[in-house]
Amino acid sequence: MNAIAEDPSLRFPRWLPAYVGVGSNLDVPGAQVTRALDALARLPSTRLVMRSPLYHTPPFGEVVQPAFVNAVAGLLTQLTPEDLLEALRALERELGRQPPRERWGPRVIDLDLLVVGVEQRATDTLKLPHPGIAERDFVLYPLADVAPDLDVPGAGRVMHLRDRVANRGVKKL
Ligand code: PH2
Ligand code: MG
Ligand code: MG
Repeated sequence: MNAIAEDPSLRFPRWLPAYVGVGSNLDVPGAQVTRALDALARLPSTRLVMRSPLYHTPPFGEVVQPAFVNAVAGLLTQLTPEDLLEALRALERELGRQPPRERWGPRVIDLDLLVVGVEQRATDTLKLPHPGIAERDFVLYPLADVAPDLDVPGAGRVMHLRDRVANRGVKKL
């Protein structure tokens, strides 16, 4: 018996919508984010469907650091969430990310898996949806540009989440 011939899900792997948060606050952040969005378009078994505008965003959290540029990419992918996460980590390294000196500190590029389909999981390596989406203006503004109607599993519709979050000075570039 030939499993690939008989199981349509193996011949035609399903396409899942996935949303990736992109951020940088070092080495000309706008150029880093643009470069990362271009690189996401080249991921295997994946199509880049939507790229949000770039945003200037004040640093979120306690660390004193330069302002960020943030954006969101909307993908369709045949990769599993684990393989997509691994591909994003590899891309961060390729784009020059160094091992972090400080938790939540400055970085040349950050690629965060935000939402994959209706997946909800919380393992040590992968949390879906990304925890904290609902509190983060730097995620919700660009995400609302590409997917206002998206229902973030367990959190609610993106446009409502964006309307509820305090905007600390997030500005479209
Ligand atoms: N990322 C962080 C910490 N703080 N602030 C902004 N504005 N944008 C980010 O992408 C960001 C942050 C940790 O990943
Ligand atoms: Mg991050
Ligand atoms: Mg990250």
